[in-house]
Amino acid sequence: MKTYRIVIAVAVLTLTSIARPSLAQLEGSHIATSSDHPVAAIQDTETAAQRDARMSWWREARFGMFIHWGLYSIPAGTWNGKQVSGIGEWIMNRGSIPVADYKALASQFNPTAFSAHDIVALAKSAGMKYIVITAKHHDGFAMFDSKADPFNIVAATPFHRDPIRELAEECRKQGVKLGFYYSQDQDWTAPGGAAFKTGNHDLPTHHWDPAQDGDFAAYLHTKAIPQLKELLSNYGEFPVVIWFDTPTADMTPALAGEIVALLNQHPNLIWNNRLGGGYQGDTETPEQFIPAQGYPGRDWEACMTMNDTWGYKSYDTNFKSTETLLRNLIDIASKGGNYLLNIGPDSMGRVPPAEIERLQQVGQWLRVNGEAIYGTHPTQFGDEAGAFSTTEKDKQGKPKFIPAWNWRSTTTADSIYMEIFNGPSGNLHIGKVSRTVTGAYLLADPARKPLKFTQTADGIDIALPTHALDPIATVLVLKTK
Ligand code: FHN
Repeated sequence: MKTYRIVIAVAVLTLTSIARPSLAQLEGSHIATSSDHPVAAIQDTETAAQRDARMSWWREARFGMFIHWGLYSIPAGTWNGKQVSGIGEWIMNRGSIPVADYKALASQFNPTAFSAHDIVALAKSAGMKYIVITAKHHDGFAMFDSKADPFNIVAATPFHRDPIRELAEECRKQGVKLGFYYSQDQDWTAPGGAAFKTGNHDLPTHHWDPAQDGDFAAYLHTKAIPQLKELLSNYGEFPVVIWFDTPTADMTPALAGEIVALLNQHPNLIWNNRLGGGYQGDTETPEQFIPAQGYPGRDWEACMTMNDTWGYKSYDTNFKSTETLLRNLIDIASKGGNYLLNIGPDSMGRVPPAEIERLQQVGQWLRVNGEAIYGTHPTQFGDEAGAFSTTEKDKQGKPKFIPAWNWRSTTTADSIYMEIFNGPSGNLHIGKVSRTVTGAYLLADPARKPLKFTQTADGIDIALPTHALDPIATVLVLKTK
């Protein structure tokens, strides 16, 4: 019987640097900072117990669905016969498409294949507990019935339906939570909303049409804040999350404070760290990467695409494998975070089959092994995720984090879960287990046959079967006291 040995040092690891991928840098958020909050956010005044109560469903959830869907799904990455580089939902910016031409897409938008029922059912079958959908992305097109601005799916398209309302109804029926992404700062079709006017960008064209001229505060007061009020009032118990994005220096503390005053009227709401104006929000939002050891002391959610775009692009077929997606989820859970995994429906409202297939496979694993993910706490070990290189540097010149892909661990009050990627086979040695182990079995074993183990001061040895119960991750449960 092959013996392999995992020596674990309980490590207190401090995260000092996080590398961002280049795409996120180019099209990512530029967060203005200031500690001078003109309005105290509810988070600043609530007690730790109140905060725990507010965040409890979100911390249990661990897995959510991001949906990027809008007019950009019509060109789907191609404008005037030419493929436009970059992520699909940025086509208007990347292609410097005139405002009038882009707005004209609305008259063609008739996604009659959209089914809120099927999308919510897909999220459920994937084991996702919440959905966050783009109510308005940077193109300024509202995917909901808005009286505040006519450039919306009900007033400006032949579809005339409100998918946000339909999703809210389905989420209510199927027991999934619903949150709204809202691009509060960038709005390329509203005068004053074409962001980066104040600099701090590295894209070639950001203000490409005189129709974008205008005052940012006026845009905020006449469009963004009124639409946020609509979103916060018209959908019953939803949204549970408001997901802001790409704040620029235009979002001053005073302007952001006006939004915070509105958010404070909804004391159960969770909102992220991308409002701007120096507000931290509730959650850190690493994008397209998993931080080396999470964010100790902060709630966090890694958002990621399945291919290389958020909004649908007809020719992006660079899908990650189910193995990668699932191991990402496990890695994130082991560091105490949530995984917000994106789908990009097409212009008819259909979810690409490659995305459906992968989500269903992740769901199959979770139906057997979900106990090791939902409501769990981070690893009690720490260095199994990898280590900072002593020689290699990342793009910021900081020591590069080299992930290890053998196993991860999550915990609950009475269990330690070991999600084993390569194997298991034979004897498993785990050093420095801080709790007394009272039993061991594999989660995918319907009989939960007790596994033989011995625990000493040197760690624990467990006799595992020689074959993996799951090709992606086999979960060993150690019951503890
Ligand atoms: O610019 C957006 C991008 O289109 C996408 O919505 C992502 C999702 O997190 N956020 C911004 C980039 O950081």
